Order: sequence, then structure tokens, then C-alpha cells
Amino acid sequence: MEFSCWDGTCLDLSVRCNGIDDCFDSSDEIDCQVVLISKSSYKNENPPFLSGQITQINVSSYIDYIGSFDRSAMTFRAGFDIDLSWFDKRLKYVNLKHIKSGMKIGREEMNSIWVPRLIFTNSLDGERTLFHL
Ligand SMILES: [Ca+2]
Repeated sequence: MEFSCWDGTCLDLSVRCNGIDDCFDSSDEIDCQVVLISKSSYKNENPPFLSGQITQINVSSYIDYIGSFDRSAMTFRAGFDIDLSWFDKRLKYVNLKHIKSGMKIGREEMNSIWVPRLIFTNSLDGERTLFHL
């Protein structure tokens, strides 16, 4: 299948929304959102519910580093990568592609959807959740 750039150039559909400007006019990278949200009914402060059950969140993590031990203050620094996954049937998905590492959504989309809060209560930097996209 092919995609037609706004200037009429035809390119393979696989280059549509791949993060690279393939069309001379960059039209292959326009409207590449992954998540469609119903602005009228979606409330991002409410978690999704499946048949009245609590939302299941799958968590995986690994430690990047541990160091900077301070015995007197009883503190140390650590870096984590934490992946969270869940299903939100209120969302519709478009422009999905098979990517081994998985697809990521943009910051604007991330700010528009419900995301579980992940809190480290004993962090030196205070209670907060950081997202790196
Ligand atoms: Ca492209």
C-alpha cells in the first residue's frame, strides 16, 4: 500500500508516521497521534474500569544504578526504569505500527490520558512521578 504526500508524491505506507520526514512537505508526519480521546466523555482523573473490576496495572522494573552512599545521612542514589502497562477501553488507537520496542505516545497525549501515579514516599526529591518519553 502507498501513502500520498500532499504534493502528490506516493511513498510506501510504512513511512507514514515513522518519525522521519519522508515527504518533501512533511505531510507524512502530520496527524500521527496514536491515541484518540473523546474530549466530551473522557475524564483523565478517573481510572479505567473493566466490568466493574479494579484496573490491573502490570509493573516491571530494573535498577540502572545504585551509588552515592552516605552512611551518616543513611541515603543513597538509585536510578530505575519502570514500565507500567494497563488497558483503557475508553481510548481508541490509530497509526499503530509493529515496532519491536513498542510504540510510545507523545507528551501531549500522555498528559491527556489517565496514568497511574507512582510514588516513592522516601525519595530525597519528595513524592513525585517522572515520565520520560
Ligand atoms: Ca515518515
